[in-house]
Amino acid sequence: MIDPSHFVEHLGSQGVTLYTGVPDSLLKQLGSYIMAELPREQHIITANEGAAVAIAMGHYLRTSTPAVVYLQNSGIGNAINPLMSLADREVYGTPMIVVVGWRGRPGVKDEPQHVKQGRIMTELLDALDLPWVMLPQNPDEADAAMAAAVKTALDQHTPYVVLVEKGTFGDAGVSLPEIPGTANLPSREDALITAADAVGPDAVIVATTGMLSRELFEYRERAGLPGERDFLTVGGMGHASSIALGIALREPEREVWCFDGDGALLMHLGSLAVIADQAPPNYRHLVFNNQVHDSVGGQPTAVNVVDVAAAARALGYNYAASVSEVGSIVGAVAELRAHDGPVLLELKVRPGSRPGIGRPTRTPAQSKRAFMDALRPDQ
Ligand SMILES: Cc1ncc(C[n+]2csc(CCOP(=O)(O)OP(=O)(O)O)c2C)c(N)n1
Repeated sequence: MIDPSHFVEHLGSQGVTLYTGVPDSLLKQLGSYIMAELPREQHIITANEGAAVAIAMGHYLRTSTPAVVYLQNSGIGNAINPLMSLADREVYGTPMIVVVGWRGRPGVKDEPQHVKQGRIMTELLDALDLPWVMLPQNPDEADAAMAAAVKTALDQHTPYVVLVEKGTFGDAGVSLPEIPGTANLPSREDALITAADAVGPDAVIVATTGMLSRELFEYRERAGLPGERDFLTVGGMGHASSIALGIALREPEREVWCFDGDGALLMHLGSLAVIADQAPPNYRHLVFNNQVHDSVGGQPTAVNVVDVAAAARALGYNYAASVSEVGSIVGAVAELRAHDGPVLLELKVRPGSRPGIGRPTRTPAQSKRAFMDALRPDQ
């Protein structure tokens, strides 16, 4: 196992000091260490993976040193655009070390949304013509691999990918700093259950990537409700709001609700302007704002500087409000319904979840079929 503090120190000795990316559960120990130990200017959690590549590029342009970009492989698609059209050897040839948590590695059981991305990982990197290495678990071999990665990135003016499998990093012995002012807020699960009940059984709910979808699925199972009009956005973080838009425009007779996260909201915030421009009156957006990427370990998002309701209004939503108590949710949902969409309600919740939350037992194909059947006009 690799000690995160040694990893960071060893890269530092080669002039690599900036870390930027979107958190991943496989990189949680490394992420917790850099979050707790590095000064603010050496660690930037970005809204999406492409922005991290771009920051690494800006950093190199001024310092001639590579930065570390970190991400889960499900986010590689967001990174490919700037990797290929900016950082690539055939464009601005920019050295950087891209540390990728490898979900869905062949032979390792994982969720359906990770299986194909995991299977094609190395072929994809070869097709992108990006040099890569699997990070060895042996500390000496890891040091040698990272030294070679930095040297190759610099010599060949290229991003260099380091694939990390589960269990590679050991515990850093640090915990993430608490998010101030959140301790007395409701849990996301309590807020979610109250909101789902307030929304009622006829509406469509498009639920965001991560724990929220799992909590909604588990709640439906526990309550013996079919949940067939719930769409669980297991992958494609940040796109639940646009899936909901696509449905809302074709399902004008029914309310369509997006249950979003703050990390997901920020990842593709521009979508809100498009939703506002299309202005489906049946579109309703709930943001469960715990200020962190809870589903992958609780690393903060940049939402602490955002007034979410004001941002939604500024991006063209007809109405937006914010609540921080479960007891206010029913009234706030009724108030949303008093306005034509798009409308948004921010639910301030605390980070964390109950241990052992279940996972969808239906396959994505089965869920899709049930969802489409439940929306067919002839039913
Ligand atoms: C494009 C992409 N990047 C990263 C991930 C990994 N990931 C899954 S859930 C999640 C955090 C989501 O945070 P937020 O939307 O705030 O919801 P929370 O988990 O806090 O409820 C991340 C980073 C992913 N699935 N897809």
